[in-house]
Amino acid sequence: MKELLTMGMEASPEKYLPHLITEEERTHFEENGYLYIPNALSTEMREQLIHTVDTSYNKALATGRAKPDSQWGWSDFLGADAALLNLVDLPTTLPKVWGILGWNIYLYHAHMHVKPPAAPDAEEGEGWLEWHQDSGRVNIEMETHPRPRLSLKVGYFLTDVSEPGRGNFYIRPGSHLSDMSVPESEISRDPREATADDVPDDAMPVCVEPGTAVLFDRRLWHSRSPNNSEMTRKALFYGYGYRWIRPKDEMTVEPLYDRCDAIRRQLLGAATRNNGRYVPAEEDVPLRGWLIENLGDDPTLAMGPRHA
Ligand SMILES: O=C(O)CCC(=O)C(=O)O
Repeated sequence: MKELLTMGMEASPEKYLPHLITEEERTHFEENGYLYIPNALSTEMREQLIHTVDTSYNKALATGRAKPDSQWGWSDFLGADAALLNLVDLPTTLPKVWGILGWNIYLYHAHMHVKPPAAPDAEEGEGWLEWHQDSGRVNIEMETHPRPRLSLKVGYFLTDVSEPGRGNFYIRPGSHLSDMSVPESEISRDPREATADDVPDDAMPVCVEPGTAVLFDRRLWHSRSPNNSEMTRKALFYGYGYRWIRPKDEMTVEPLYDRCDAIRRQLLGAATRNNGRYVPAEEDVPLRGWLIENLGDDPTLAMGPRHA
């Protein structure tokens, strides 16, 4: 398949403006902690992304980094294929991200995840990861209640998870404002709620058609689930947060800067100086300039998160 780098926001504002967050979508996200975006990926993009994920997974299997019948995850892949880089400023999803978080944002983390059918001898319920909020120690070291939002993820579901039992992403709608306790003593992994096989009453599987994106607040309690189907689940997760948050994976992105416009570079973490992440100059945040130019200075559209 041929690699195709799309033009970014600076060249094609008209691709983004039809996808601004609506008040209904904002309210749904604020109240429930998630938002579905059906058809976020065109069929062509989805096929390209599946091809890319398959290529990466097959290489990992060949080198022993992935094991047959086991789930596999990988980060720091943005340079692997233009299709993966194109998702950084995707017209159908990025306007929702800036509509929620504002303009002082970047991609702090991305991971791909392949979940093959459970091995034939797997026990019922086996394979649950524990429920968690994203960002590990943030949930222990931030002293406010509720915990602050800080970031969100966009999950892209490449394969058909329209029915439960297919390794679906699970969420607890509305749980983003619940500061359930996390074990504070563990330092070696993300703190997670100590549940294993139990599915809480308020949990639901995200059942969506291939090509759907799901935005979720990092505080939303969520989990993977076992894949009892015959299909391999393939998904990509892109995490956006404020520019003063540190990257969560290696994020080897500087070599990509010369293939990107200024807004894509901002989204990849470029800054004129470290203090520009806290006190940005105009050159640090070209997304802000774009929003003002294209949307005016209406605070609900262009100027960042609304605080009640
Ligand atoms: O793969 C999934 O369904 C869940 C992903 C997840 O837990 C995460 O991105 O934090």
